[in-house]
Parts: sequence; structure tokens; C-alpha cells
Amino acid sequence: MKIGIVCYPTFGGSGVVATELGLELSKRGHEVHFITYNQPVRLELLSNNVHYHEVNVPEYPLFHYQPYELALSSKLVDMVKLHKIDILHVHYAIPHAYAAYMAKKMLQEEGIYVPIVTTLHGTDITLVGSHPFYKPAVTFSINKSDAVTAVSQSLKDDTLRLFDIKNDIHVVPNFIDLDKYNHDFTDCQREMMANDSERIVTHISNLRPVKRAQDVIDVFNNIQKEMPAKLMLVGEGPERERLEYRCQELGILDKVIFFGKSNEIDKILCFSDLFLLPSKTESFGLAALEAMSFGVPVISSNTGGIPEVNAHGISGFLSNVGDVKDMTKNALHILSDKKRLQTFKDNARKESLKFDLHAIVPQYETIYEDTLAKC
Ligand code: GMT
Repeated sequence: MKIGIVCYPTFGGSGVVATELGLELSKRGHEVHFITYNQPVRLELLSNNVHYHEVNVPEYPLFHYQPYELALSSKLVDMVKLHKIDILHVHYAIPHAYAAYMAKKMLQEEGIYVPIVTTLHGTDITLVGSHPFYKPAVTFSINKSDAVTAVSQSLKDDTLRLFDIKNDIHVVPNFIDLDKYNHDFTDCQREMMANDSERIVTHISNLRPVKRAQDVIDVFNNIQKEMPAKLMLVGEGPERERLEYRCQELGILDKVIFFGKSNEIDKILCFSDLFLLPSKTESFGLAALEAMSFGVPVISSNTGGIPEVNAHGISGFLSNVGDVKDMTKNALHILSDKKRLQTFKDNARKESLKFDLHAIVPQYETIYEDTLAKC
């Protein structure tokens, strides 16, 4: 198949999933066209089967807001015609599903039919999409998609609760490429970050308020009072300064490393002992799954789709949102005993195998085939 993938090219989870999906589809013999405003961050290798088409939005002083949807739908029309793309798979409903529908309509005028698969990722439904300013357009574009998928059962339930949806929604969980990194290497350069007696706790996110990274600091502060520990904070976002001040206030700045955006997630996870994800909402929690695939147990909130990923008492523990006390208790339980820590590490890795890309990507292929067959 010739598949057009529309996504956000940034560090966010939806862009990562879309990029990894496209790369795997290309390995499986499909021709994949990424259409977005920047080269996706994980799209390092362009091959015969992988193409990237940039959407340009010319600046014009009249526009207070540059019309990205318009530029994207025009680009989709051109790319579908030029490369004879069979199907468009858009990740994150806003504004991608809307722009794809416009492109589809324009193409129909010329007798070209291209179906649209929309994948809902989370905040496009739970935080942004359900806002009254966007809701009618989001409902419309979900209902006009030829197939709709959600990354967890929880997100599907939220979508049906918040919107008037006439379409079926398929649950296709996010996935992980377990072969991508060499998980067996033992030299993680751990000694660069901490000494043998110190436990390494990690959090990776876009540091938006929804991630509740202040809870990460508070849980870590409690941990380091009980045992020698270091905190690795990876990611960039609006909360960063506040977090730095909080660490200074608590006198733990020397135990916290702020990495900013990093391309070395594999190295950081390799030497991590525990991953914290206390989010207020999370449709899936891809960061937790990535951590688990490196054998890092997860202390998380029990919100949204996280319980579908982090198995309570097995790969880590779940607590109510904001329950720093319970998260601390659970973290100390895992970290305080070497043997127990190893059991949780092994379990985390084992649980992550359920999300192997070789099992999940064919589910998208089936959805493409069924959607094309219906046209
Ligand atoms: O985590 C974010 O805020 C980024 C956002 C995105 O769209 O890139 O993540 C959402 O999609 C990810 C991939 O499907 C999910 O793993 C995240 O749980 C989800 N974030 C939220 O629901 C807050």
C-alpha cells in the first residue's frame, strides 16, 4: 500500500507512535509518505520506501493565525495525486482529521477517492478536543473518518462519553520496538550519573501541568530522605522553571539532573531503577511503556489508560492522582530491597512484551485493508 501519514513531528507521544509505525510499515514493504511541517524527530533514516513532504505555511501580515489546516489539506491533495497514495492515516484529530476530510472532498471533485484513518491519541479528546470552541469540528471529523482508532480502551470510552460519535472505534494500543535498542548491554555508563549505592529515579515528559511533575519532585524528595538517590528529569516544557525553583527550595538541586530534550532516552532508561508518571490524565502513557521495555518499574497514577499498561503490583504500582504519600510508599517498597527491585525490573520488561510492534502493527494493516475494501 501507499500510505500517507500525518502527524506532529515533535517529541510528543503521538508523533513518536506515528513515526515508528511508518518506519515499520515501510519495512513491511509499504510505501510511506510523512506529511507534516517538520521532519519527525525519530525519522532519521529516509529510504526508498519512506518519504517526507514538508507543509509550508507562508507568513502573511494579514493573518493573525497562519492557516495551517489550509496548507496541510492542499499539500495532502497534491501528494495523493503525485504519489498515488491509497490511504491517509492521520494521528491526533486536531486539526489533522479535519484537514484530511477537506483534502478527501477536494480529491473527490476530481474523481479520486482516498479513505482516512484517524487515530485518537489523548489530549486531542480529553483536554483540547472537548473544548466547546473545537468540539463541533472534532466530532464532525471523527464521524467523517472512514476508520477511527484509539490508543486505549480508556480513550475510546472517553471519546464516546464526550462526543456524539456514530463511527466504530477500534482500540489499537501503542507499541514498542523491542529490537530497536540493545537491551542486553550492561555498561550503561551508570557511574557517570550516580555511585553504586544511589538509586536512579527518572521522569520523562513534556513538562506540561497535566504531567504533574511537581509530584515527581515531591516523591523524589521523600525517597532521597530514606536512601541515597538521584533524579533524572528529561524533557522541556512550561513547568521546568517552577520545578527547578522547587528543587532549590527543597535543597535537592544537586541530586536532580535536568536533561532537557534528549535523544539519549535509551541510555538514560538503561541506568534507571524507577520511572515516575504521576499524570493527571494520560490516554496511554507511552513513556511508561518505553521505561518498562528497559526493565524499569513504574510508579504512576491510575488515570486514563495507564492501568492498561502498568500492571499494579507486577510492573510497578498505581496510586490515585496526587497521592504523593502512596507513591512514595510504593517507590520505597520497590527500591529498598535489591532482590525485590530485580523482580519488578524483570516483570516490567515481561509486561512490555505485550506491546511488541510485531503484534500491533498488523492490526493497523488490517484496518487499512478493510477500509480500502469498503471503498
Ligand atoms: O503526552 C503528551 O502530552 C503528548 C501527547 C501527544 O499527543 O503527543 O500524548 C498523548 O499521546 C500519547 C501517544 O499515544 C499517549 O501515550 C499519551 O498518554 C497521550 N497523553 C495524554 O493523554 C496526556
